[in-house]
Amino acid sequence: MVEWTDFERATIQDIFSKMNYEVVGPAALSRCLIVYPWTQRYFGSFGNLYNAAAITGNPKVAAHGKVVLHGLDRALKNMDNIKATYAELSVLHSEKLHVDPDNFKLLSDCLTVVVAAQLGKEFTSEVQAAFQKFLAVVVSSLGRQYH
Ligand code: HNI
Repeated sequence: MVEWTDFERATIQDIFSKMNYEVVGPAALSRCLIVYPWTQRYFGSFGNLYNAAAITGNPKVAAHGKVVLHGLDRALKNMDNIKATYAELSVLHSEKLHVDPDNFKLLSDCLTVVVAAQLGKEFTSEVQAAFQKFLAVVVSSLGRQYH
């Protein structure tokens, strides 16, 4: 089981409480699709992903970015049991969506960049360490049902 310090718990809750899901979710997913274009292959039904402007202006990308970010709420509310919390979502990404689990890390890195840009100076190295630890547990849990 993952151990969390009081600082880590408080920091992670604080980051999410300040987060505008409507902005951060779409920004993180768009960034992932632009920076790592091979991730676009899973979103064939989303229409035009032709270039950066098309991706950032695509309403399906924006909507799905919010869904993914709200998916992180589950971990936030179950910090002591993240692995079990994501068991079903892991099966979905593995068996139905066939998403390569390496991509979870890429998306979580894009989310870190977006959060860093928004928090500016507040995003100290200690804050980054706590946030990335949280995302690392999410990524590992989402990859658990792959075999
Ligand atoms: Ni992901 C659907 C959460 C990473 C491709 N994804 C979901 C749903 C949630 C979710 C929640 C909706 C499930 C449902 O309908 O029951 N995804 C997450 C989280 C992460 C993540 C928390 C990582 C932080 N997903 C990724 C990545 C990819 C991805 C990295 C591909 C590169 N996800 C998908 C696709 C769907 C999806 C594709 C289905 C989309 C649709 O609506 O057709």
